Amino acid sequence: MMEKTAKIFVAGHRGMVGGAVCRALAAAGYSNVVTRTHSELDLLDPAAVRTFYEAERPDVAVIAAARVGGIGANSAANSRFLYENEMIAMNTVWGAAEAGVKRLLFLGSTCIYPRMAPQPIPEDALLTGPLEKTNEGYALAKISGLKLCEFLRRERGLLYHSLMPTNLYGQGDNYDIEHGHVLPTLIRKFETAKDRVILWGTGSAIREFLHVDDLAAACLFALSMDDPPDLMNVGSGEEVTIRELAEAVKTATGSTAEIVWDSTKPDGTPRKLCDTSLIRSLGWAPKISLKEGLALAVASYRAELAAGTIRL
Ligand code: GFB
Repeated sequence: MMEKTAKIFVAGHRGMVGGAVCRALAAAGYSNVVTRTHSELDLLDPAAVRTFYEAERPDVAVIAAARVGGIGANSAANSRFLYENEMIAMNTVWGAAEAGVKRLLFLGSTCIYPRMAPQPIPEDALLTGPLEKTNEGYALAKISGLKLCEFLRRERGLLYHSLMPTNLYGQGDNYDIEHGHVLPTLIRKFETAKDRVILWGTGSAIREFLHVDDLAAACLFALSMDDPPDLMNVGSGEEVTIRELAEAVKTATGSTAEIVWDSTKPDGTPRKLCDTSLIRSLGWAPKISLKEGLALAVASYRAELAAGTIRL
């Protein structure tokens, strides 16, 4: 169990996940949270990260910083997704170990699993087959990060462990049409559509979506455990085809636009449902259904747009 006075470094606090983790920590009474903006600390610079850890000496680090994006961004720039995410993972995890940080939670993604993994995907499917090509760079970097945590835990007795969330959405999402993930992109497309919206692929791919506040609760849950598993999946268990998601977003936004599919764009991995029996057996469960979450996400989009804080 973490002390309420523990000094907790949240890397990536301006992102959707880091922001949700900071809100959850504050709500749970953790007031000693340390953050750095990108301009204050470049996580790609190993020396800067080491200097930061040595100056701050946090008790706990939560690594929510990453270059993230949807299928368009990943497939166009696998090299950048590999390089930046590898550097962030190595610098934040290795730097923490070198500075004596005793506990660290590393966040990845279920795209670490093989493209044709058994569904729902159990944690032990890791490294059993080839990865999905559209996000191979991102996946390789995240696999390195979680393995570094595992090795450090085994070799140095540090309590470094990882969570692999499924596709996330919610407050503070990125609504960039070309680079965003499917759910926020669809919200923006339907919110701004006149007569029709053009969606990518065939709509047949199947995805599982988890509200970011449910992930933040899972992070606090994992951090409360004295002996957490090295790796745990975090998902909602609720699967939809992209076609069903499109209809649900259309309803949630109140749009009447016609949906047109651009099948020259990739579908990506055919199905990606993670097996969450491990984390559920230990006591965590999601609370926000996709229907409720979509209503919250549309409200967030409108509020962020009105406030001028939206990431487009
Ligand atoms: O969230 P997304 O971009 O990425 O979802 P992945 C892609 C699925 O939604 C594909 C379809 O089947 C697309 O064909 N889609 C339909 C659209 N219309 C759109 C649209 O307007 N925009 C987008 N983006 N997709 C990501 C990985 O994979 O998942 C990351 O690239 C990460 O590395 C993340 O793991 C969680 O689910 O395929």
